[in-house]
Amino acid sequence: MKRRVIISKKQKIILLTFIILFTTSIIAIIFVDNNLSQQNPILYNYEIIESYTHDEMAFTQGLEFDDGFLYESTGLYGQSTLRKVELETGKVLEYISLADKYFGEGITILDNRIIQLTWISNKGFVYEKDSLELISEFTYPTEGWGITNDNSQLIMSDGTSTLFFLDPDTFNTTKQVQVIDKEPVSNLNELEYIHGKIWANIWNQDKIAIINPETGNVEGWIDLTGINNEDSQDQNKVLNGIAYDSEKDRLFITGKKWTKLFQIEVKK
Ligand SMILES: [Ca+2]
Repeated sequence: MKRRVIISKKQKIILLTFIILFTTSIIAIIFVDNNLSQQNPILYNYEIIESYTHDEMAFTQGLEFDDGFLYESTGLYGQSTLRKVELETGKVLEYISLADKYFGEGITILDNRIIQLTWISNKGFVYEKDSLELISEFTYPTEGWGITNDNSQLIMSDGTSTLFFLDPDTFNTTKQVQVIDKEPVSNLNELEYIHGKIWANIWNQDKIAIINPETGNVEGWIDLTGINNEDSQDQNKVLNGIAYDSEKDRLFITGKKWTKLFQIEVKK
């Protein structure tokens, strides 16, 4: 025979009050925690350490440093290339041209393969790093802007505030994060993965966001105002290109059709 537990009306009210207070406390803790993780980003400045020659015809869309050389992807229809460049001279050592119908975008290097995006063709290319020989192609549903990797996943931007994590073998999307600094940060363009954070330059602005890859929160902003002091009427000549030399801890910055590529140091 089961015993029934009888609760008085007063006990019910106490229990209900307790449940409401407990739930409210949990919500408050989550809210405070979220707010703490969205602290104001740190603002950084920069110092130019070195200036190098950059091909002023290169409409830079992707930039990477690997094993002593720069790799660059350039855009525009009929002018898009993938190239290996000597840092010290800016000389193009090897290059391949894309078919006229493709507008080259971001590149990244993983396991001796160069992965290159195109803008609105939903098509990516995979090359053998040393020969620049095309190995394979893949597709994706969004526009292609920037791409980098964290040594296991590819991370790409499409001009919105979303970053897409892709499996490097299947190119399937495994995760998405929205980049936030109080509100969504759109126009994420060329990317670089540096010391566990995603760096993204913002299209049409002299700014780089330092992004937490787990939360999408912007943890820092680098203000690059004045870095390219060329007097030009061409509105397209914007900052676009971050490359990191992890062996020598050097950071390189350039832009579309800039005559210079800069090694900079970031400072508070
Ligand atoms: Ca890059």
